[in-house]
Amino acid sequence: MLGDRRKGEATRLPRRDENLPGDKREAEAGLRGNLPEKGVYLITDRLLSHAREEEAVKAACKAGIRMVQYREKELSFKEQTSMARKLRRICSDYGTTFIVNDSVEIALSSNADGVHLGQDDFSEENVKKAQYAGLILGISASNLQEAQAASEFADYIGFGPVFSTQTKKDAAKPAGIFGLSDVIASVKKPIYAIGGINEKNASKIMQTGAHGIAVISAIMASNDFYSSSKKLLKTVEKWI
Ligand code: TZP
Ligand code: MG
Repeated sequence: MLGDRRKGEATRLPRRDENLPGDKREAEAGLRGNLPEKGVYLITDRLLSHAREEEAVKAACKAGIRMVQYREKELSFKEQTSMARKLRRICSDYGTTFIVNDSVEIALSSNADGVHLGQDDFSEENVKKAQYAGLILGISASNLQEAQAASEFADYIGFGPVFSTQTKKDAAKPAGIFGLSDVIASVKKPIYAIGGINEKNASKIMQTGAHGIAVISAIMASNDFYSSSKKLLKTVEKWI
């Protein structure tokens, strides 16, 4: 899918809002960002960051994080769109790939590079909409079966929880390093490991051949977004 996106061929993608912040030049050319090389993927959390998501995303981008996902489970569509546009602008300033969780509509109206779908939103309709718009498509999986099914459509898979986590209350049982290794051995798509990942266990994850680590609390709940991002990047960079 990523490879099928024909850069420069279409002058305009469907339903792109002209008046959006973000990289206007790219928007006009109908281009979206790409999935970055191996690394750290930051996922936002309003509550854990005490509503400091913009500050957190800016610090993470400044530290060198190359992919950010806006994840919001409670606010209205309008409020989410507004925050997504702000985060899009920050990511564009740093050339960071920007993904929206759950909603193709919010991804499109904020000019995001991609959308991330969980098992609940991984429908044929959403996959088609994402593909039609040329969005990077990420899909969550918590076991090998889900990862195999997702790999047919996904540009990357978010696999987890690998370790136990307090951040997602309805998370499946942790798959552990062996569960992650099985998925990496049999699913030929970039895998971002997620769930309970921090500076201490990030190396173990990267040893499996994962494309990267996706983290929420390790950055969003820290009291220094920049230094927690830097520490994670430093660990992960040893495996790149
Ligand atoms: N999906 C599986 S685990 C998880 C999500 C969204 C939460 C990860 O959060 P943390 O704080 O990095 O453990
Ligand atoms: Mg979802």
